[in-house]
Amino acid sequence: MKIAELHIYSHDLPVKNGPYTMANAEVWALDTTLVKVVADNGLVGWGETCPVGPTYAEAHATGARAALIEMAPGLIGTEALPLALHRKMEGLLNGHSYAKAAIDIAAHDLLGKHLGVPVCDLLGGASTDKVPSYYATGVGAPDEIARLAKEKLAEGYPRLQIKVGGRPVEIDIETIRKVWDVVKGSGMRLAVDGNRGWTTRDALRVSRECPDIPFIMEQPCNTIEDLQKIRPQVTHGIYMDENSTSLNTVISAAGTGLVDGFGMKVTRIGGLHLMRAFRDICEARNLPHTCDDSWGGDVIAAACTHMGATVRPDLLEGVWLAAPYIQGNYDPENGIQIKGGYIGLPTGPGLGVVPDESQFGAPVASF
Ligand code: 0XW
Ligand code: MG
Repeated sequence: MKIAELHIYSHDLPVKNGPYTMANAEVWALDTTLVKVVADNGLVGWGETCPVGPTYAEAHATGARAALIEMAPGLIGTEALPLALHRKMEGLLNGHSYAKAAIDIAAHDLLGKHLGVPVCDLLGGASTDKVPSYYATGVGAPDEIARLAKEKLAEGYPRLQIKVGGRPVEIDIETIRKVWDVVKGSGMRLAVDGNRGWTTRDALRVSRECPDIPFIMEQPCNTIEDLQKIRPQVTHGIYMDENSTSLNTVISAAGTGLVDGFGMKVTRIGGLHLMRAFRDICEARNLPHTCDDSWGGDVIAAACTHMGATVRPDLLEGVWLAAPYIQGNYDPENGIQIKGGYIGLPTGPGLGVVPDESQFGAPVASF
């Protein structure tokens, strides 16, 4: 089964009740990139990549499309198999994993349809059909975030991620304390995500002043060197998110014991093929991790849910989706939804979602 056609789309996803705020970003709408890959047997596969604005990761929407356009002519005629495609893409372009991820996801969708199996089967098999999610707040006033925590706890979310950073650290500490007052004793797990926004001084202070609150600190500071600096002094678990840009970095971080887990994005690591290797490295080291993306619609949501379903359940910190922040679905029938804090695993072949492509308009490029 070879790639016969490749179409690239740009689509706007306005943020419901926006903006969505993080230490280094405020986003009102996201420009997502979709790829439709048509095989020589007529089957169609979909992929997606959607950086959450240009300052979250070393990625941006028009960069994704430029990288895809650069690779596309070389991909026509290539065998639509994940490993073959991964190697082919490495030979066509250095880096830009988040763009390559869209092609990789489409290849998994195609292969699943070709074999008549869901993508989770291609990834080794699901452990559950009810995949835990977690809710991520924006950076907000302590009382508002505590109110949200109460709401999400009542909805059934097993985990909450509080966003901090980009403001006086005293307000972050007050937020953490107020949220803990709400969730204490409930079993809801807590992550405090600095999105690179704290100095090492701030991170050390938060850990020192909240010794009684069992949260994990996600990507508190900007660099790997910062994490190395705080590691011996922080009593809370540290997870790496934005810094884990490649399998190589993950191997070092896991191998040296720099971190206790990861917030991982399928597109940042390069797609499902590489995410599967990441999952297995974490399992070998007993490291918990999430299985998210930074943003995106049904296609990315389905990819993350299939992957999340294959993670060893006690290591899965949840699959975060942008769904609660997005109006509507690409697939009006089988669109991905979070209910009571959990996501139903799609059952159809491939990704199990079929986008209504009339929503995307004309492709920005076709090959
Ligand atoms: C909470 N997320 C998964 C969604 C936002 O895009 C950021 C991200 C994170 O954990 O940093
Ligand atoms: Mg994070």
